[in-house]
Amino acid sequence: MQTSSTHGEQQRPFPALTPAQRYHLDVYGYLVIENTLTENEVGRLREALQRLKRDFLATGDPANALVRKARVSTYKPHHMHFAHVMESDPAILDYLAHPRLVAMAEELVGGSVRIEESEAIINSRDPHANPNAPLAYGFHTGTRPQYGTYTENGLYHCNFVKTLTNLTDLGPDDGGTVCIVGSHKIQCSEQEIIACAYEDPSLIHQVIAPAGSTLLFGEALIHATGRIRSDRERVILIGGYTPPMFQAWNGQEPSADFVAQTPEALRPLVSGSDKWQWKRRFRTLGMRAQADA
Ligand SMILES: O=C(O)CCC(=O)C(=O)O
Repeated sequence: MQTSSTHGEQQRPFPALTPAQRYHLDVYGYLVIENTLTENEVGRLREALQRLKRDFLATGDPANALVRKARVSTYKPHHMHFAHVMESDPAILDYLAHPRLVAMAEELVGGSVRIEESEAIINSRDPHANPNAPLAYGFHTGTRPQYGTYTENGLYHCNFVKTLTNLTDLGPDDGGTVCIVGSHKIQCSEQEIIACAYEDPSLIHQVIAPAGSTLLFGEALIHATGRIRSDRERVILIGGYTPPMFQAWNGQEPSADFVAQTPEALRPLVSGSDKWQWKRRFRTLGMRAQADA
């Protein structure tokens, strides 16, 4: 991962995905790429998030506290969801600006991107949940097919994309993100699609991957937090990306101070300063992936 001092030389691969990875993404609406981060990078990020958690808990009122400009958007003893973590530790900006991950987001958006949100979740098994209860997830989307998606060169694009990296190993009982495959393209009621998935759970895929793997998807895909049945804690880090003329998520616009001290080469990514000068870029399916720049 690059450090702040080398951000000025940042080059991103294009296309970032192999033809088979791109096809998988088009068909299912998501892609899991294993080991995008090194063990050191995973350790550094996990430490940054555990420190953030400790500092929030130390305030005595985590649900209402502000720590290094981050907030807690969901607070339950077994589930903490942090919002706007970008300014809280340099390791997190390094993650959000990781050339290969940003390149993956750009490929799905269809051009240059800005960071729309930076979030993290540290969660463990709900001690009150019945492990044998029927399947029930908090399925949701951030946009829907048609107004948030389009096709170019026959390939699917979405203007609201997430890279979600697990910093702990995810086995089948460890609550990896779940999604309803194909829902990124289906122009039907979300509730009716969800009902189909509960009727046929083979339509629900779950992330199972070693620590340091990245789930890439567009927010038109119906998705949710998985259910943890094991005793292992899950730690994930989330980057959201949009074209530069879009706004950051509510309350996630970077502070002026942070933008001012961001290396110049990363400012458009962090602040969306390119605005309507969106650099569109599209691949064809058969284009070979460029090795990491
Ligand atoms: O907890 C998860 O795995 C899902 C996160 C999520 O729903 C999101 O980033 O929109």
